[in-house]
Amino acid sequence: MTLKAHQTLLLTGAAGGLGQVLRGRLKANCEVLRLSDRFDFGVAGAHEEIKLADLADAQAVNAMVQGVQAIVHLGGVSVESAFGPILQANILGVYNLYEAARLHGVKRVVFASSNHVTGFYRQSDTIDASHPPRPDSLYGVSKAFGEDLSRFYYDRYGIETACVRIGSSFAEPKDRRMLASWLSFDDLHRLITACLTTPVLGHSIVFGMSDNAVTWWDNRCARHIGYVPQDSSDVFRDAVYARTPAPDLNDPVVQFQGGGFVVAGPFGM
Ligand code: NAI
Ligand code: 15L
Repeated sequence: MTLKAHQTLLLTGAAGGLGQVLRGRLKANCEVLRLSDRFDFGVAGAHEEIKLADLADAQAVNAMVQGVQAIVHLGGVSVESAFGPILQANILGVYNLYEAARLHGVKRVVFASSNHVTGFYRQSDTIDASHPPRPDSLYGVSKAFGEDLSRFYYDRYGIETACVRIGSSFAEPKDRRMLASWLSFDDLHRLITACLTTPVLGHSIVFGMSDNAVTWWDNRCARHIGYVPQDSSDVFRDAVYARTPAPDLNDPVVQFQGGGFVVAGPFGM
């Protein structure tokens, strides 16, 4: 049984891909799950509340956060885009979220960071949380900002955060790259549960991946979180190889961990 470590837990980005995956699962982690996104996405079910907010709107974010004890922050731009929306949702938005958390005494945040914070490391590199960021996109830069901002709010105000550098969380790995970066939905929930329940979280960076045989990331700096993945991309390997061409090793998309993000854009303002 999952420990209900928090009375009211806020899930932002609840209408998105992972938000929909986690909506049912996170009810096991709290008495009341507060769901938020910027668009109307339906009505609240049992043990749910809905509070819509654009992350760029400080007042709306303040109301969204009031009364919660912990936050799983998925909301924001989730791919490389024009800088304007990234600035509003991922930079101003994450600032508004932490300010509201400070004002309302929220103690713990799970921040959906991304592997694109370090996407310009090579697929032949193994990195851990002590390696400096090498963002592969403006999107990756915005997630690095969120990681730094959350560190400041920990050092200055004691708000604990797990920056989960999610790899590729989809039902199945879609290509050869995702055999290394894949995070199953059940492992995603296991990881978030570990972040919400570990006694001392501090400010932590953890790579969000399943127990894949090929990996670029070493979670030795995050042992205190107690995350033990139970799934692996390996069961999909033969099928992925059969339906995808052999990689061109001169292509930056296969040289770097960030894959297609290293050549995406620019998309302007
Ligand atoms: P998604 O794009 O499906 O969902 C993001 C949600 O954020 C959407 O429902 C959108 O309406 C909301 N949103 C965007 N701008 C907003 C704003 N200004 N105010 C309020 N809400 C806003 O993305 P997905 O795949 O569900 O990812 C969730 C989080 O996890 C994102 O932060 C993404 O960057 C991160 N992530 C996801 C990965 C994956 O494999 N799915 C990998 C790495 C990171
Ligand atoms: C991400 O950060 C994106 O949000 C997701 O859509 C995938 O592209 C993922 O990274 C990935 O690297 O596969």
